[in-house]
Amino acid sequence: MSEEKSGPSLMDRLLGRKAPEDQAVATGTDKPGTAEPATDQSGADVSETGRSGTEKPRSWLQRLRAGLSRSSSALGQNLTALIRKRKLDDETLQDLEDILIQADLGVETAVRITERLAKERYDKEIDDVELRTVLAQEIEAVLEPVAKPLAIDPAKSPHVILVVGVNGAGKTTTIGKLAAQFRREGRSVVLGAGDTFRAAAIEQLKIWGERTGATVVAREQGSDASALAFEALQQARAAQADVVMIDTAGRLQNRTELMAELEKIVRVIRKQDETAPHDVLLVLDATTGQNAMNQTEIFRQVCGVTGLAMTKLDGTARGGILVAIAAKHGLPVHVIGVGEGVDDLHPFTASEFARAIVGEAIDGDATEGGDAGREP
Ligand SMILES: Nc1nc2c(ncn2[C@@H]2O[C@H](COP(=O)(O)OP(=O)(O)OP(=O)(O)O)[C@@H](O)[C@H]2O)c(=O)[nH]1
Ligand SMILES: [Mg+2]
Repeated sequence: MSEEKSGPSLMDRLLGRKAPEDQAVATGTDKPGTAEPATDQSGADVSETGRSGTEKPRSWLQRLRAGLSRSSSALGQNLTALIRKRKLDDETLQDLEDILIQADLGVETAVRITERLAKERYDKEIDDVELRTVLAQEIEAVLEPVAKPLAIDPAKSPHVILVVGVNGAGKTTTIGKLAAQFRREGRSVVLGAGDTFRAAAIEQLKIWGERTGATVVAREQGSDASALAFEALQQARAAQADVVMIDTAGRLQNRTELMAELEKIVRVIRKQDETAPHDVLLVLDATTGQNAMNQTEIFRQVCGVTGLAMTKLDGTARGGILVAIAAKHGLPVHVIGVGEGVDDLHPFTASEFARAIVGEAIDGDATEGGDAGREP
């Protein structure tokens, strides 16, 4: 598949934007704590990126595979070097375990893979393809139980989704993409602009509302986030909306006072519907690497995360961490983001992800089948 990096598109240059890959890195949580994300926050503008100008459209699988290259190429090169001359003895198995851990897959999965190989292939030669096949199978086995769609319960009126995560993870964009998806399914959607810190954040959500036909409930900048969440739910109930998604301000998991605010949002939502929020979606930026594990742990403790979305898998991603998180937490992984556009959100599938990580050729890779019917 093509790995070519075209520069910024004409549209990007006209608007003074960076190439998508640079953006993904620039907005990653490598430099967390910034109250203001570094890039353009307009949902409408960024939808053009990766779809216009000189850039060749790629299938979402191609984007995923290219994006996972940081995990998979480190893994691939190391595996090739490891296997070239040696039999699968104790030392080689130990080296393999180290390589898998370095690729962010986590100790548990690394041990699982080496144990299987020790059992089946000890002291035998194994070639690259066989090894990758075993890896892909084992990674898929870890991911399969967590690959679950974000199911809207029609009995809830509305189904409440609280969206949380660190600064710049992709919360608002994911809400916009999900709103588009739900609207295509014929559902009525209310968006609560619970990121009340920045005027730009409220504007960004309003733009997504306009684009998707979702109603946005917003208050002025600086108002109380939990009061906003309460009001959004109240309006959604009055309008008998199918879904309400509540955006929140990005917060670092180690900022206790901000995390306490999330607890309060949940408490206030429950005053109207004690079964809500029905989903607490934690958005993780794939370029973050190991820190995503820590984010999952703390957000889970504070606000009862029920599922994950992983964004920026089209960038120079380190999605291997998702395998470690799946093994440790068993939380459903609902969707993955493979671009900034409205249709760049896809259901998470274990086999595709596993094969992309080990760099194995994916049958029908060039097909756009996964994108079919997803345009708004
Ligand atoms: N390449 C790529 N970029 C993405 C993806 N998802 C989001 N982004 C971009 O990441 C940047 C941050 O996204 P937001 O949705 O504003 O993130 P956020 O979590 O709401 O940020 P805060 O509200 O500031 O905490 C924007 O430039 C998005 O366009 C993705 O899947 N791929
Ligand atoms: Mg936001």
